[in-house]
Amino acid sequence: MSNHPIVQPVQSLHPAVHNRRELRDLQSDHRQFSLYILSLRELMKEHFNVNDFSYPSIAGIHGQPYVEWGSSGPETSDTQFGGYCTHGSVLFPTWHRVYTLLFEQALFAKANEIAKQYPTERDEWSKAADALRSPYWDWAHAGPGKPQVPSVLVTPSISITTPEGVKEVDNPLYTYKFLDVSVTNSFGDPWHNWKTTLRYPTNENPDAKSNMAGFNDWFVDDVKHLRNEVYMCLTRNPRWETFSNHSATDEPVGVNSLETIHDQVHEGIGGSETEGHMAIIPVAAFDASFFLHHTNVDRLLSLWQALHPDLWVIPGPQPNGTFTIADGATVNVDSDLTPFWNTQSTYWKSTEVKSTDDLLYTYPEFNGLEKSSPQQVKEAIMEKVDALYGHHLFVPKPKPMPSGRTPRTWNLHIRFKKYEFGSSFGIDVLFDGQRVASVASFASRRNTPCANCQNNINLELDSFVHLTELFYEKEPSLHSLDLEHVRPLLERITFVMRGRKEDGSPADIDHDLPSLKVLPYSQDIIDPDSSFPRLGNVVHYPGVLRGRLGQLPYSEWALPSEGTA
Ligand SMILES: [Cu+2]
Repeated sequence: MSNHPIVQPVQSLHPAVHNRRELRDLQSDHRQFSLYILSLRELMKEHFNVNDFSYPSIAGIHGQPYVEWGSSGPETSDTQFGGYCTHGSVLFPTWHRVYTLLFEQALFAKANEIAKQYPTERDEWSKAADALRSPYWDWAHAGPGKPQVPSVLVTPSISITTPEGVKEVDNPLYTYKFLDVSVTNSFGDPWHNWKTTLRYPTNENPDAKSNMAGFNDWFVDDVKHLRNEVYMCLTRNPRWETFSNHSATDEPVGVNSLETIHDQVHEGIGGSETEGHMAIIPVAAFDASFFLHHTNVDRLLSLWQALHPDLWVIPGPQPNGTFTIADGATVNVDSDLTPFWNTQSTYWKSTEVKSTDDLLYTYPEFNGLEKSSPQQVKEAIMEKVDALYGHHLFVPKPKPMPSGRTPRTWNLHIRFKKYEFGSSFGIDVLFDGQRVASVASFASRRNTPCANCQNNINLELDSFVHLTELFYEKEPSLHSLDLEHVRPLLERITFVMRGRKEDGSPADIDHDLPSLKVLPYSQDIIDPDSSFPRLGNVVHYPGVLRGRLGQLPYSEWALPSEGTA
């Protein structure tokens, strides 16, 4: 009889729901923060194993090495992807929910062991450990002052309180040192060259280093855009199909999916000039920022759930497949979330992870709402989402609008084939030559199975860029949001591609992404003074970019036409 590793909520003697805390908030609690760092360090000292909860074992589940984990059965024959993570499908949010639960379980167990080693204040330390959950980094929230990546993500060493006193230790959030050659040997080129995880690698050689300034630059440029996207994704994406994953649909809703935004952050942390670990699916989870990122993705899922209490996983295809799911197979709310066992004979299913309270964690936004009705929770969360990320987006400026002028939002719909370039890449959206947003393809590289998969070669990604706030920022005296006044602004937008071809030369957007399509669209703001303005029909402007990059005859978009102008 096989003995499967069981994934379960934290195993506490006093089971209770506790907050997953924001990284910067966690840092203000020296006990929990020290336990978090020490636990990560301990997990990272353990070796790769296909049956346990060491750091590399957990990280390896996501992608490479492409091996069976937890005695979950051999690889299915007709898959194009040998990892377990479900990308591009309706299971993206729930599979990763269980994945963060597994990480949390391992983190919690270590923290509780370590808490016992403190010679003094042991009660306080074990209380801190008992309440420790997987922290998140809210990358759509800049914090006060000039935007900066939290310093704890970009400094090589860090001061914490250990059982032996205050010490400066190597920072596990900065890099992970691979211990197992069997792991790095399973990676493609150049990742197998590198003995540590890297962000914005300086080159592809074994002596490459991280260029954390690149990571910070991306954040400074993109945080505002990410915030707008998060707001739109949470509040204007009322279908599981379009909320859950990045695959293009016949009826796009005009705002990004959770996965699309998540893809951008993977690229933003890893870098796509030379791709750091976070930038490609097969090796991303080895960088400890992965779980800070994915815990935040899970938090956004919780916020969206509160705003859409009746919606959950619907059936859909699994492009590429996974280690256990065949390429293109239909998955649904009852699909096994392999390889995550919840008993010796069953796997977790999406039906079982709807309530995070059942999983013994929650997020700060839900504190105080424990006894509220779904409607009350919805209203309270709407206010918080608004305060954190949004609303100002719809306040028409100048206020009031000149009479006869309609307040509206301006956006770009960007669509391209995910695998056309053969690797992960980013597209920067530039205004007067300055990056104001980016969209990304978070993929696997050419020498991994996905690159050759004919079935999915035409798979398209949808991304949406919201421009209204930017236009007012660049042109404070903008007379109206009518096409006549907005057209000159749209014309100042250009695109560049970040990424490297197989021969090492930089990607060139004019030649390397023939599938690229760009389409401006607007939506009227129907009731701009209400607390939740509604948006009118999508109006496309296929002619505005005529003769420019990404412009295509409207008929080739195959969109259900709501109207063009
Ligand atoms: Cu991810």
